[in-house]
Amino acid sequence: MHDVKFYYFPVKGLGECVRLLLSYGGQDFEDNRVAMEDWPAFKPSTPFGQMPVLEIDGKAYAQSIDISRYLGRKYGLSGVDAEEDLEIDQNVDFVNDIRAKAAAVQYEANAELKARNHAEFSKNVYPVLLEKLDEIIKKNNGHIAAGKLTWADFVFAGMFDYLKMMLRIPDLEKKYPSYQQVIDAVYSQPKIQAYVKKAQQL
Ligand SMILES: N[C@@H](CCC(=O)N[C@@H](CS)C(=O)NCC(=O)O)C(=O)O
Repeated sequence: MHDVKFYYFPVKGLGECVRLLLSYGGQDFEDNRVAMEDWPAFKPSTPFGQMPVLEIDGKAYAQSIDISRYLGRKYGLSGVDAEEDLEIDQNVDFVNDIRAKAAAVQYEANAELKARNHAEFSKNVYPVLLEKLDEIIKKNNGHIAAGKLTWADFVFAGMFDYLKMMLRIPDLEKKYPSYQQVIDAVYSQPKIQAYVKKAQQL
């Protein structure tokens, strides 16, 4: 077994998908939750000055989606052929586009502009994207892509709380029960349940 260390802030954010996938794969890993006050000292040693970072046998890798794709490949959660992989990548990028739009609003420094953008996006942008995602999940039997459990489901489940917070829709899974199906597909996995129990004690 490889020596695996994972580094992210003590939140789910963009890191939880990696923790979930490592757990699903039965990989022992050091789950380092880096406190904000320790981050400035650690930052320069990371590949791009950001987390999450996955260190495998001493080599550090970054980019949450690419790490997730890699782990998906390792643990039998990718497509059966190049076309299915393309579909998974495409739908993960779509989910990530929604997150990026919400993040652009959430992290706007000008409070007045932030409020205006949030109102505008909540009315004209988010509903269209969220409806489209609902349609995609329904077409895929309760999954993000390929009609089955793939690493894309882990990306979505991992970032779901973060997404809800940024969209300011606390009952998002009630509005779109298909989203809950994806989350359940991930969190019903026995190894994920064991991870959740362990993570609660951290
Ligand atoms: N594209 C990167 C984005 C990573 C990212 O934005 N990381 C943020 C936390 S979510 C970070 O490290 N922020 C601290 C900083 O930039 O100093 C990924 O998906 O991994």
